[in-house]
Amino acid sequence: MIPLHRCAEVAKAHRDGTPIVALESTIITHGMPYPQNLEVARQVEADVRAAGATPATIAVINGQLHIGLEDAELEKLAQAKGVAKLSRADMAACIATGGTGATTVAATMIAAHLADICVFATGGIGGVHKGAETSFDISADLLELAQTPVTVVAAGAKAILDVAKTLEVLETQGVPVITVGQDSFPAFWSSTSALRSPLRMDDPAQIAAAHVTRAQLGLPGGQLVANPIPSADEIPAADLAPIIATAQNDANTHGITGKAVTPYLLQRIFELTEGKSLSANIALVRNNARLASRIAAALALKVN
Ligand code: PSU
Ligand code: MN
Repeated sequence: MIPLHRCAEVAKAHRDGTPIVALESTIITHGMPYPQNLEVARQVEADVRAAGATPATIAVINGQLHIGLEDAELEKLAQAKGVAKLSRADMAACIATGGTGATTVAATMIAAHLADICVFATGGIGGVHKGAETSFDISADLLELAQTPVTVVAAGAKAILDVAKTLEVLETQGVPVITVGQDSFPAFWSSTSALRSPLRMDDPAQIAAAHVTRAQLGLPGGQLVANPIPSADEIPAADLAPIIATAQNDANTHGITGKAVTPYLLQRIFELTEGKSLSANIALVRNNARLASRIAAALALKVN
């Protein structure tokens, strides 16, 4: 196996068998502007610690796979320009050539699993893009959930995606989609959508038990936990719909394709909402970090 570079805090938690929560880095480099990205990355790590778990932000730096970043490394990554966005397809090439890159949900799951981390918190996962029937743009995150045994906590799927098709692909791939505290599948910036969640669990211990049971059944893959944004922080879906349509149009006009699509849409929506999308995004990531910590704590009780 390739060497893992655990920071001191994560190395200790790994030795002691205490709960660890993985965090991705693409949200830092491609999902939010500087300096808010750095503030949020630090805040989310603090939220995980306050909830009694250890944060492990994952990234590739100079060809080394880092499981947990020192603060100086986090700061450098948050300020860096032109950092590679690494998914399953690019991670090995980046490591082999001594490169630096931020990990998406898919790549973070791969790294977390190598590092014995079962729970991972993020904002939103990639999914099936609108118009995928012609563009074929389906995020590698969905296929990763089908094969790598990590429980991923997200706030549902963004309305930049075709959420109904995203749920269909997850079902086809055998990925459990578990919404917490409500029957409706959450829509990232809004707590509810018109779609019903395939599964519902209200207790982190049940989610931990389902994770363990999947492994006992010999089923590969992880689970998607959909955690609704707190209602005080949500943006009504109707307010966002025209903004998303404009962002989508702009992406088409500028010929944005492939891995550039998601970062472009996120940046455009940030501009068009004058930063409101970002405040909601921050609130939901923090909320996800807290829930992931509780699931990790419940899992540590079962495993140790
Ligand atoms: N959705 C968000 N914020 C993000 C991303 C998705 O709300 O930062 C990032 C995540 O890293 C996710 C990646 O794994 O985008 C998906 O990219 P793509 O659609 O190219 O697979
Ligand atoms: Mn894509």
